[in-house]
Amino acid sequence: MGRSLAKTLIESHLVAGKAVAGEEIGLAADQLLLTDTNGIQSWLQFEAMGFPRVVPKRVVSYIDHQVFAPDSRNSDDHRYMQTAARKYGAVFSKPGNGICHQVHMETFSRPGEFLLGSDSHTPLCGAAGMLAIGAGGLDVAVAMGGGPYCLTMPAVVRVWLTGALRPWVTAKDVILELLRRYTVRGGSGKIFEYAGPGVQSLLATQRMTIANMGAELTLTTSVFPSDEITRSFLARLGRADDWRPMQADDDAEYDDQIELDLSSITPLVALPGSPDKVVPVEEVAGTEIQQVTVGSCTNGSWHDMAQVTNVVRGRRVHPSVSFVLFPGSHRILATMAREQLLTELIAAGVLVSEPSCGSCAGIGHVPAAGTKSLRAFNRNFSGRSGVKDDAVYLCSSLVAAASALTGVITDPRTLGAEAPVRLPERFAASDVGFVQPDGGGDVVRGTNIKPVPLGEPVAASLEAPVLLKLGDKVSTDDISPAGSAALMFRANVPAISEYCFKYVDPEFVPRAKAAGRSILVGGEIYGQGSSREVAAIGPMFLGVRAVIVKSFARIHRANLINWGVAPLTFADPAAYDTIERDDVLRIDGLRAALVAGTPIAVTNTRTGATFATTCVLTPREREILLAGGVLAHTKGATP
Ligand code: MIC
Ligand code: SF4
Repeated sequence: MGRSLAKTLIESHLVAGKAVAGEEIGLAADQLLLTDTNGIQSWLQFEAMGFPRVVPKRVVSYIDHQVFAPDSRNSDDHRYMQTAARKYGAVFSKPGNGICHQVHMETFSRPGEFLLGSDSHTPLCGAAGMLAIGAGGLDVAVAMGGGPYCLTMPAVVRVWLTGALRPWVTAKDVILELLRRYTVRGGSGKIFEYAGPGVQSLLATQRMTIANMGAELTLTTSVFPSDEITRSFLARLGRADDWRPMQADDDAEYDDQIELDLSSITPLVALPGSPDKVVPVEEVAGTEIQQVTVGSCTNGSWHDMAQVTNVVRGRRVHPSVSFVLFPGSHRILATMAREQLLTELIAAGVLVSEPSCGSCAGIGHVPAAGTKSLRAFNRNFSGRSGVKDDAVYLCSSLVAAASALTGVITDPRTLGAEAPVRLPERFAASDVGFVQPDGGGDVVRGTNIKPVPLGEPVAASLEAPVLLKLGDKVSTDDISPAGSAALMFRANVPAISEYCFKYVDPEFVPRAKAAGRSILVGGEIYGQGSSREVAAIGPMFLGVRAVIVKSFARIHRANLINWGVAPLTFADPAAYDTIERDDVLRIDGLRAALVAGTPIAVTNTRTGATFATTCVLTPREREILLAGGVLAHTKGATP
């Protein structure tokens, strides 16, 4: 039997284990991508582990989230990252050069290679026939030092595309349709491999949107073949030589298969709260909105910028709407200037911001309290826009632009004929935003840079209160909120820990401090969303020693293990209903059960009842968890 493309990519980077679904594998990365959020921790951890130089052939350190630097402490972080990149051998991407995923695709993507990134949307480069996976900061730090990236071999699902998108329907609607069908849990432990005649109808920019937002399905990654469309995209970037064909064998075997007829999709909108609350645009058409934004790593491509320009050309943004556009990269902005798009956008009253993540993670353009914001972005978890109880709708760039003109959510099909989008023959050249490393200089640590904490070895037994009983789909935005006030402290764990569960329970931090050691209880897919490592480090720093849930999201579970917090799963989900907040749970023999790999009995001291939990660990994970995490393990802190 032949191999899927995903399996071919995995096997060509395999350094440990067997590529059989469910088994732990180790992969050697060709390329690494770091951001100025999780990536700062990666650099600090890389230094704490004492590595002299980055090992993979291409490591790029981006400043893309905190570009506005509203506080000198952001600039402190930038200076630290720039001086560390220079000294340890990474390319530095300056603020304004663009969003890591977009820039990486344009500049460094190479079909057949493996990219590991400190950000959950790293799979965007899967659009170019690469294996591209997002991970927490520590996993990336280990890979920087030359270690393998370890994960459970996912199941490979073939997504067979037929037909072609109809007018006014976009790649964003394709991924929203998949979210509507499969929800934010649907991709857990899976890779989506796109194939079939419909793939030929999608330009590289459209494939980027789909591969990128597969993160919201909780997929490990998404992959498209590298074909003539990929070659043509790289040629437009002046990189035809980096192209090579990559595709599945004709008789490839898959763990599962699904089908999607592109011509059956219509414009869609995700309602506030979760990217999978998807409805046809008609259902919300007429809803008044005060803000419209287009950009992020999902909708910041040339394609999106051109779609918006086509809609607003010769028209005016509605007086009651603030319409902000974030081009995904410096190269796109330069091309927009050359091709006159900027002139048309500015004339229409669009606020064109600098290439960056922009307001996607609550940094700037925070909506007014009680108003509705329509965003061609990827996430709308509650509070992520920077204000509690926000109402953020997600949509395509076309729905966004049409609505910006009317002031209400608008079905773009009411606008008449759609103007086609063509990619430029040649994108503008763009290398002014990169600084190559020369191995020189000293690493500058400003006052905002604090040493990384160490986890503590798992104790023999644990008796601690349940500080929070959470529901299903808790995101990392719930655990460690986005927003500029918190994101400023990504290099300062004591300070950022103060923001833990801020919107869920403002009293969480003092309660955690008073408790000393504590436990969290949650439902399905706990820790979905970002690869935000502080969502594990923060609670660990505040004394959380175990998290008991119905199921975990992949990256967050890995982050908990990497920081010595026991990720326990209810053997019978019904036990969840027997627990109340502030119950004190006793786990006798926790450490011994983890060592033996046996079920872990938990006694609720309020009811006297005992229930079983499991913690299925690979030998590597077991060693790391018991030691108190990767850093404690590296420092030989095992008692
Ligand atoms: C996000 O979109 O939430 C972020 C900010 O890009 C995160 C990374 C982080 O929190 O460091 C992500 O997606 O992984
Ligand atoms: Fe940046 Fe938003 Fe993409 Fe995260 S999801 S990398 S904040 S653009």
